[in-house]
Amino acid sequence: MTQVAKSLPKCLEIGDQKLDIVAANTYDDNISVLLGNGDGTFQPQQRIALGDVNPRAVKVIDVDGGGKPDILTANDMGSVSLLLGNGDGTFLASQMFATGGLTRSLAVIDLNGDGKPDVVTADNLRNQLSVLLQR
Ligand SMILES: [Ca+2]
Ligand SMILES: [Ca+2]
Repeated sequence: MTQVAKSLPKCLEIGDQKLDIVAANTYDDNISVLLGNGDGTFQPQQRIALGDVNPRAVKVIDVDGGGKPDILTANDMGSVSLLLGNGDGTFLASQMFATGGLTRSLAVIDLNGDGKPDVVTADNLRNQLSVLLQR
């Protein structure tokens, strides 16, 4: 946990089923995944590099509807990163989607009623929202 604190994690997300922790490490350009043991202790953190994106916030949600939790990050460098989960605490290589702006936070909701979750991001510098509709 000391290592996580050193890298200035900006957002923690605790999964409600497996009690894991995912943190965005803004200045390290990566995220930390700590799988829970179910007794309040965690396995050693895995770090997943995202590239030069400055992740600010993280959300864990099943984006593609496959029943396995995925990770979304809101990135300072104007993008959202998506890491599709394998369901065992490992993830596929990140995919990046441009949002423009200084993306600091995100929300996931089905905006167009097609049953697929979409992503809304907030740029708190220019007071703008970006919408990413899932195809
Ligand atoms: Ca999924
Ligand atoms: Ca949708």
